[in-house]
Order: sequence, then C-alpha cells, then structure tokens
Amino acid sequence: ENKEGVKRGTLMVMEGCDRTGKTTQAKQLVEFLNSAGKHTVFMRFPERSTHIGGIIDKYLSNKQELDDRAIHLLFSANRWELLPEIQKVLKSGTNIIIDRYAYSGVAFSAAKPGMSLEWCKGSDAGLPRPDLVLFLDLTPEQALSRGGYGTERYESQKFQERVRENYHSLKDNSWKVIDADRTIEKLQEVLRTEVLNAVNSVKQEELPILW
Ligand code: FDM
Repeated sequence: ENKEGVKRGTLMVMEGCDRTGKTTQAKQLVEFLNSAGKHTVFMRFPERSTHIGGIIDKYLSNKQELDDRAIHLLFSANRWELLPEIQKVLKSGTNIIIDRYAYSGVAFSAAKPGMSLEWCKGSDAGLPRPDLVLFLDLTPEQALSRGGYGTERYESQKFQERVRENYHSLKDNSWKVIDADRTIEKLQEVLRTEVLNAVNSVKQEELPILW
C-alpha cells in the first residue's frame, strides 16, 4: 500500500507471435477483470497515436524505410514516452493489460540480420518489469493455418520463426507460456485464472525493472 492506502495496480503483458489471438484475448481479459470489480485498462505497443507512433505506423505499413537500429530505438522510445502514464495508472490502483511490450521489441528487432539480443535489450533496460507475462505460443505452422499473415512488415513465416526463438530466450520467472492452440473460449478461461491470480497476489510496492 502507498501513502494513501491504495494497493498499486498489477502490470500484465500479453506477448506472442502474430496470429496467436493476443489482442482479442487481452480485450476480453480487461472486460472480465472490470466485471469482477478489479479496475483494469487496456494499453498496447506500439501506441500508434503519438508522434513517434505515427512514424512506427508508417514503417510497419511499408510507407517509410528506416535503418534497423533507428526503428528499434523508436519502438523503445514509444514505451518510454508512455511510462509516466503507466506509472500514474498503477499508482492509482488500476491494473493494466498491455498488448505487446519490450519483449516484442527485442524479439522482432533481433530477428533481423546483424542485430544481437544484447544490443536490442539495451534501450528498454530500466522499464518496469511486468508482474505477469502471458506468452501465447503457437508453432509457425499452427499460426499459418489460421488464415495466413497480413501485409505489414514482419508478417512472413521465416521471420516469425526467428521471432519465436528469440521470445523463448527472453523468458524469465514472470512468464507463463500458454499453448494458444485452443478455442477462443478455452484460452480465455485459462488466461482468466492467471490474471486473477496475479491481481490477487501483488504485494511489492515498487515494480522491479528490466532486464
Ligand atoms: N513490434 C512491436 C516491434 O517490432 N517492436 C516493438 O517494440 C513492438 C511493440 O510491430 F509485427 C512489431 C510486432 C508487430 C508489429 O503489430 C505491431 P501489432 O499487430 O500492432 O501488434
């Protein structure tokens, strides 16, 4: 509890390769927690509505080219620019579920030639470490069978395979690896148990930091 006697909110993150159902599941979890009386908001990265987010959006939709390091740093900067907001929300006792976070940042950038995991981690070092990371896992074949990838940058099978390997090397003890090869309803049921558990067991006042 803080000075005002408010327990801080829980920081939860959804991660996974494309087509694993992250966004659908995250939004349903937010509704579920709110209906259970646990005030929760949805956030996402990249947050395309800011100035930096606008550049990221152009890059992802192939309207603009950028050096691999420059775009990596912009994805990080997009998290740092929203950190004050995240801190404010958590401090007020509200939980956050974020669709993608720094793990996406590293897993995607480090899947490019000549980009190392260590270099990529640098620019997110110091951000709050989530209480819970729900990693929705699908093999690239399972993901592909869900109707193919879209047309944004990174949406190809070869790239997604490298991303998935990178994700697995970023796991720490806040991660739950969840088999996403189930119906939307079944998967939601599994995830609800995890988020309730996380919200009910938050104790420390201060969140630890990455990495
Ligand atoms: N992505 C996302 C990154 O490369 N770095 C990041 O830091 C983040 C947050 O952007 F291909 C990639 C992952 C994905 C794309 O897709 C954003 P969605 O569909 O908006 O999540």
